Amino acid sequence: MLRDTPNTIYLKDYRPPEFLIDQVNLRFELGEEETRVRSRLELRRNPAAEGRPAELRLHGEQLELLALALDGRPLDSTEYEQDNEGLSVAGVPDRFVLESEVRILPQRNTALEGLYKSGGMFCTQCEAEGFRKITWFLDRPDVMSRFTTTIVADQARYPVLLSNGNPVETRQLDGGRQQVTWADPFPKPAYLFALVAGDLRAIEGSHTTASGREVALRIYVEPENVAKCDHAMASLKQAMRWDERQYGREYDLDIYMVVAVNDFNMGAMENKGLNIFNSKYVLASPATATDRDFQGIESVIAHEYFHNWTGNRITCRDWFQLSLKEGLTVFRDQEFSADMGSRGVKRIEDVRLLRAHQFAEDASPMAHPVRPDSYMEINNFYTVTVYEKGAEVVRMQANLLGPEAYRRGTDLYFARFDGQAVTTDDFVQCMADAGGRDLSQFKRWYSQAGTPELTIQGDYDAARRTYSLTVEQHCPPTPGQPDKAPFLIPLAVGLLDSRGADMALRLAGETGAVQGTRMLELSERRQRFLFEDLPEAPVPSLLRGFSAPVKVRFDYSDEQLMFLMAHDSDGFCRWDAAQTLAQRVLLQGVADPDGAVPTGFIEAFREALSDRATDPALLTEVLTLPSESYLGDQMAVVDVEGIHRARERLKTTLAGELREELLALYQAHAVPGAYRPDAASIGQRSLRNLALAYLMQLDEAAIRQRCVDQYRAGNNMTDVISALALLADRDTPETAQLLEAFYRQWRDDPLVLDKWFSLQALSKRSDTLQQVQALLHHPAFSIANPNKVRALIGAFCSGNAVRFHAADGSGYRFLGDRVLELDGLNPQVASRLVRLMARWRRYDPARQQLMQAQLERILKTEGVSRDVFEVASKSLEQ
Ligand code: B3K
Ligand code: ZN
Repeated sequence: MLRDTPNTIYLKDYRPPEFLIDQVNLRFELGEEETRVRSRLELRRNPAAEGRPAELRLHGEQLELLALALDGRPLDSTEYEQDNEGLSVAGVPDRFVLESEVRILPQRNTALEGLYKSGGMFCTQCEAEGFRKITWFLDRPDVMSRFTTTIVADQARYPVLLSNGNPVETRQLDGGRQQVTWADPFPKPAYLFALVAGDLRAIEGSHTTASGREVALRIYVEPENVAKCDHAMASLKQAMRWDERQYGREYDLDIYMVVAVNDFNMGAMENKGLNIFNSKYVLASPATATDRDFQGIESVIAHEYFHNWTGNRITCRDWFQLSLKEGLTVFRDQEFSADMGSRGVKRIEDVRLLRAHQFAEDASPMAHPVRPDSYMEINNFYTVTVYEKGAEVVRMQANLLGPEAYRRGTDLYFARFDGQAVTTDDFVQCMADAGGRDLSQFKRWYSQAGTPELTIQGDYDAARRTYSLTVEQHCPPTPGQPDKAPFLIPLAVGLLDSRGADMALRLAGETGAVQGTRMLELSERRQRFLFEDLPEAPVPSLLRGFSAPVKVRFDYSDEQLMFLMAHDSDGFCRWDAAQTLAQRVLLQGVADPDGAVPTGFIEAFREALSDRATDPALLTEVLTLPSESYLGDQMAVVDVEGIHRARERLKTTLAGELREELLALYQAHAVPGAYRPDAASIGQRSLRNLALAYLMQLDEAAIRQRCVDQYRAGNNMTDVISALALLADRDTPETAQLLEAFYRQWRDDPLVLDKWFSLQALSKRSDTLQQVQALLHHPAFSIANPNKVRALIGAFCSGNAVRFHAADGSGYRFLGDRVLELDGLNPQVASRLVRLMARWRRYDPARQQLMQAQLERILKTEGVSRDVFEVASKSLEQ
């Protein structure tokens, strides 16, 4: 290994900060060559810290120190020490002012962390530890300070100058420069600092809070995008209203700003009063954005807004507590989206994502608890476990408490901890206090990694008219955690009678019965629940609404699954039964590639296709086969090609058998009139495009023509891109022409071009890797732009299993090359890519060796980043 092994940071080593910073005054002079940052920090010793260290240690990276003064007295170079990670000043008093000036180079900042340029504008990204690339600071979330920020820049190039809080002063300076000052009255950690400078236009809105205060809402974009902000603005207003109603939370400043930038490492950032967004989650018009994009905007706008209370007013004590803000805020945005659209479908989408990615992470060398115990690079822990499993952990608490007590719990949390930096234990304690119950066992969800597995057995005793459910829980070992203690698991169950209706549920020893769903609480490794008074043997409906992030094993017959699929009153369980059935058929197809598809399965699909009563969006979910990667997760050794063949074959068989039904469905679900991204129209479009996808399996000229017609006629991007993606699976002159025409039409719209790159990366063509290689050199591609990397490289490696895992190792080599190319520019994005090889042990020996070789090659490369090092080395660990 050519680099020093990076330090591991441990939760158990947490100590309160030795100093606090009450007030921060910053002055930025933004220039084309360099930026100068002057800072004035009011520091004092933290009364809560033990001991009295002699020296002050501040974080700082890639800063060129120009001046340093303590209480107005310039320090000479013997009075401080500087290294690659910070600055130490010895012999400081109890209370003092530290002033500094540094030079930084935002124009050269390709890591997109700290202050950087995106196109013609300056912007920042400070979470988690980017502020230390701007100036010297105690860059840790438990240091909360009041910020006043002055920005000086050339007025013609950067007429709009923004920071957190409220604007206090604007001045014209000589040389065509402008100076603007912002003050944020709310103490905040440095990771919530933001600055933006650019030639931007604002679209304006307003919100009157429940208590009658006016809040100005502004979305800033580049001039050509002003017409694409209406959906984001409408979503913001809905989110503000919803948070007042559901959580009693009002916004606190007079102005709320959102800025869209093209170069951004993730989705968006909740900086106080000044959210900075990946333009993908702001800009939308019917012609350029799909239904998914519209939904994504609604949920990310809401997510960042909700952070104002869950993240900003109450923040994390340290980064191990990240899920305190992220798990809770994801749960909040999930519930918001459920209320705005189709609740049942939203739940299925969230579970699909969790199972596909989080369960996989839990079964990988990168598995970690919702509250990790250690990390090398915190940016590697913005994971589906911290976010999505974290949201499930909050949801379980809401399930265990019920809606009223959960609301009392959050009210208590806001009252008790407003203005503080706290822990996940603090959150759970509020729930325990509000619910009047002990949740200490529940806390294991935060500290133990891995996906618990429930093995459930049902026994009906006709003589006693009882039905027993015996539940065993087991959690597989994860790195550093060979044995797990039992979890407290809310398990929602129903019992269906022979007509498919919910039976009345009464547990032995209870008096009243519950109609419908019953929340069982598992706390032991093995537990038995006895239901009484049941006139006939029921079919159990288990884990309704996905009441806990666990796997359930129950020995259902195919008939029982079809019965649940047709009758269960719980939408999630209907979908889940269909998925389990499809999974069985598909895995059987892998084992026996020439075996016939069971007629019962085809008939179940036929019945579902002709079901006009069910919400089309839910039907789409039911009729969508499990993904290739999810199927791989269910096998002892992933059979990449076998899965692909079996899945394609099943789709073709279904399409052939159900051709007429699919055509009828396609016709019936055309959405008339102008495009609207409401739940009903989205459902219709998704069902119709799913029907078209099945039909395209048949390779009939007439159907292909329909697809081309849809492409040409589409009045919205959802229909256009669905059709083009299906056509792009075939290597024909017509496809090439359409792709070329699409490019010419949208060459000036980077977000639309991302879709164009993705659909080519996801193509079923056998030469897709060559296409992707060629597209790396396309003028519209840039490896420096994270959206482009995700659209082309990410899509190919994570969404095109059969090509990425090509037996000759070409896909792995491609990924290894891209990781090394990118690591020098942007470690965060490079590290995301390395993860795609973390699960190499799940494949056959030949593929294992090929992936392992790439990981080793990456690790041996000189100067590899801490981000990439951590993922590659943990992936290779035994
Ligand atoms: N809090 C940010 C994520 C920051 C990621 C830093 N690597 C977005 C969000 O979760 O809302
Ligand atoms: Zn978040």
